[in-house]
Amino acid sequence: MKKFFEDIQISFEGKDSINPLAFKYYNKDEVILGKKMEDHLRFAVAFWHTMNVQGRDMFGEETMTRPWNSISDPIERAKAKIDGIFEFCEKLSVKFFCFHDRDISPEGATLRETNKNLDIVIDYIKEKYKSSNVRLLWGTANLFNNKRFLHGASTTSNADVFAYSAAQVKKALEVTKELNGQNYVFWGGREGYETLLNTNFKLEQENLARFLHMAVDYAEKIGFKGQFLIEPKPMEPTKHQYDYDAANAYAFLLKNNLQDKFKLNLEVNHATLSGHTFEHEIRYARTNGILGSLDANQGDLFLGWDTDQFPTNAYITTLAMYEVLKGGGINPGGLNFDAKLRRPSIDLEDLFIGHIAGMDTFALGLKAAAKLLEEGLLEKFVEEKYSSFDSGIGKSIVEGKENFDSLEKYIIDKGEIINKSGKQEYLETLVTRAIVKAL
Ligand code: XLS
Ligand code: NI
Ligand code: NI
Repeated sequence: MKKFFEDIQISFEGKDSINPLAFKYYNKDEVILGKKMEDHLRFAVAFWHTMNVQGRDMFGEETMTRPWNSISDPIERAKAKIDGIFEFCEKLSVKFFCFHDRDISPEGATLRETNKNLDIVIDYIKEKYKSSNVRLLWGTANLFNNKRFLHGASTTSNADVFAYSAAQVKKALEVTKELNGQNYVFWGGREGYETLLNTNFKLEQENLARFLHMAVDYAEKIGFKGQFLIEPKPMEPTKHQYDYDAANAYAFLLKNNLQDKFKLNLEVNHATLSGHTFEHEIRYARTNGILGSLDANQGDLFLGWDTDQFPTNAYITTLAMYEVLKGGGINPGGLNFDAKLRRPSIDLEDLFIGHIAGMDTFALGLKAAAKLLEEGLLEKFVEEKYSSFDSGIGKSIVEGKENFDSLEKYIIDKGEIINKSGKQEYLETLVTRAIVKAL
């Protein structure tokens, strides 16, 4: 068993600490609204960004040296990275991690060989389970990296690639089940198109639905009880991805009678890429009963891509946690740090600093959101704003007793209508005030 982070010590030091390796707000056992912070937040570390990213970008080579990469045998290196992710999560007191199948083990010449490699690593993880409490929040299949997916995976024009994708997800479901993964994610990175000129739009989406039904059937067959999640994203790597945003994904689920089998895994940076705030996406999901899990990161609004930065903006996390609390929590989902270090952040300890920053920002957001709910001023304001629907004609509308004729009769001689102010400026200061109070 390899150790990589022996020099790193992490503790909770509280808000006055300036130690980059100490928590300022995340105090896992602190009780907020009757529940421990760690149970509200259910943090997870993303294997790919933590163990695999080395700072490569489209214009330049790797900038980060990671100790596990000095191991030349691919399987031994894969096992060492498993040691690394467990050690990393334990040091941070994070209970969960997430992976794509190909993050954790190397591809072989055939799918059979690839599956063999994966089995070796899965057995190794099962061994780790015996001495660790770290567990799998969700598993997924990487159906975007290999060139075979150039036209898509389940939305490809090549039936052999459809078959390959099915077999790959079959295996990914099996190993997620073996590890007691609590969720399984479908993110359709290549499930979209570059141009409509070469695309059978209708067939591609029908095939996507067929594929998801096959996944549901197979999960039932093997007794996998985890929650299925769709992770919407509008674009990148494709120009247009089919699960564009929460509303788009929900329409797709409803049309294909999959709405009872799937919830959504919503990511901050995907929300902003689709032109929505994160809180909009969560509000949409929770009011439709499909809030499943969250990918915690943040984007740079001046850049048009998925920069996957660690979340450090407390205003975003406060509004997100406000929605999560109002939705009754995210269990069995969690908060997965789908976030990577900036290319110049090259030290190994930066991996910890990034996660601590993210965990603290969500902890602060949780505390501020709890303050907002305890004060109840936002709720009171909204209730009052809509109070015309609590009695009289409004109540009658809501109860379905009115129609165009009756409403015309009611309003036609009434004269000018008086409206109330929306008071957005005042309400925004309440959010800032809650953050300051939570500090
Ligand atoms: C990419 C996605 C991806 C999913 C898992 O933008 O966020 O990382 O979370 O496949
Ligand atoms: Ni993601
Ligand atoms: Ni993403």
